[in-house]
Amino acid sequence: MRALISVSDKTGIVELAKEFTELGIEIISTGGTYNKLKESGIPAIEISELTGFPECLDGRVKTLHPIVHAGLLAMRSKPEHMKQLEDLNIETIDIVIVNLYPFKATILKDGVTRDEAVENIDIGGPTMLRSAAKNYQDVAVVVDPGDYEKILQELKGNKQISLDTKFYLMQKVFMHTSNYDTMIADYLKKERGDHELPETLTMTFEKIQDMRYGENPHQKAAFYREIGKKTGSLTDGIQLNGKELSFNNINDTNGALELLKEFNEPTVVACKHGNPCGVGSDEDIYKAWNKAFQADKVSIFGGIVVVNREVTAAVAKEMAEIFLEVIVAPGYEEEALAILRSKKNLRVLELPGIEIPQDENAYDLKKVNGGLIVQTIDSKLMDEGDLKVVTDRVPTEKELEDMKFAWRVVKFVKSNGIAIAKDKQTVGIGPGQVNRIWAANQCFDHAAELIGPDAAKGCVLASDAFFPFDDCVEAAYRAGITAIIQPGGSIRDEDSIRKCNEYGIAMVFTGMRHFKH
Ligand code: 93A
Repeated sequence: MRALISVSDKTGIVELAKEFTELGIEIISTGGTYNKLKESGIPAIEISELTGFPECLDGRVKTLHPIVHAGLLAMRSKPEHMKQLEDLNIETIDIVIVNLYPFKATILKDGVTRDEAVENIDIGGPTMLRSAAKNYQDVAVVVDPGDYEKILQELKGNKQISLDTKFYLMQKVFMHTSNYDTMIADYLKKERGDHELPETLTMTFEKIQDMRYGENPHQKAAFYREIGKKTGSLTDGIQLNGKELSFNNINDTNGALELLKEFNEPTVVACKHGNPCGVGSDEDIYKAWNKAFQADKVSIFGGIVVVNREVTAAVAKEMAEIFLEVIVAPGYEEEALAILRSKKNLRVLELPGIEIPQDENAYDLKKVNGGLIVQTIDSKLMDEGDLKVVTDRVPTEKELEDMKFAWRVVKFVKSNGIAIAKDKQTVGIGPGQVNRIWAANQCFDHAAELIGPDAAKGCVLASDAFFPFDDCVEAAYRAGITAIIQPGGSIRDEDSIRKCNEYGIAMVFTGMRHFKH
């Protein structure tokens, strides 16, 4: 038997080659791999000796030779094939161990140039992988060092690799080469500054972890990272404590993080089922935490809390007093971490780059039955220039500040969404209702239940989309709301404006809506 070994990732290769030699398998190898084997005293034939052609063009041409590819593609079951090999004086190759130039690692390097990236596009490697995989009945082809042990066991036990395993290895090759090419195509698209939605959508994701189950225990699930992206999102999180994140944890935490990224000042977002339930901003993280917690002490139970400053011991102490599922922050004081670690199930994550804004060209993908709907992410908040006071009364500075706060929050509340706030603290959030007045009423009712009948007095109200009728203004007035921020654009805007004027409510239009379905 003959094996061709040509690997960039040389992990485990010496051990494998040593075993091959002991099994009497002859090794053919390319420059760098050959040197590595030679250093370890493992006999191998250099590829140039096999082909009778030197490796040239800085290694761009090493294995691209008919002696290699005929040796891989000849079907052993076809006498004509074998006869041709004999006439051409070519021998078969039975095992291929190849992994490719590190394109992914190259493009992830800071300051990488296009030339450097292009030089790391492997040509000969994928060609061998494809030749060997196509002829899977006769050739075993290993692209993943994780499979070395498996084939060794079979070779030692049965002196051959089973057809079943060869078929498995073949499938792995095409999965690998297609991902590799997609990665290259994605990189080049970005290099060209092309942000159009492509005719065929190809993106590559790598598995970070298998999950115990999906949204429900009978659903299978895994967590994938988009290859070639540095995002400051959960995929970069470092878990410091607690059980593995579940599917729902990841989904919900992602929602909270997206909202948190809208804020620069110290801010805490508490969230449940993908909707914020308490948000607070202040001059320090303790005050911000207190606002987020006090906003809704009921819903935060079993919730997720994300924080954009280092968690102090004082904050950790209070967090530890309630039942939380997940905490995410850019860092933790030593004492804070010790406090949180005393709760062994509490998932504590450190997230470097938590402040990195989302890439505005990133895609938001939604799977629908039989297809996919794709859009760029909702990266805008509003154009300040479009902010228009539409009522007789102009909002005060303070109201305006709170309106902008509430607007940031409502952007991440599922539609129909309403949020009310005061002093950079949410007072009520009405998410995911099938009409707007119910969302508003839910906001007022919950605030009243949590805080008291006057909870909404002096608050501002934000609505993710326009008011179709003036009923929300009516309800807002009764609850004690003094100012409203909403996109505007309804054919009945005038009704709502008139009602605001009647009640002395200030209202501004943003000209931009933020549906989140
Ligand atoms: O530059 S290539 O595209 N041209 C080739 O003919 C070729 N043959 C193997 N790259 C080629 N390879 C790749 O070289 C393999 O896929 C592997 O990643 C790498 C191993 O090179 P070395 O053994 O010199 O370290």
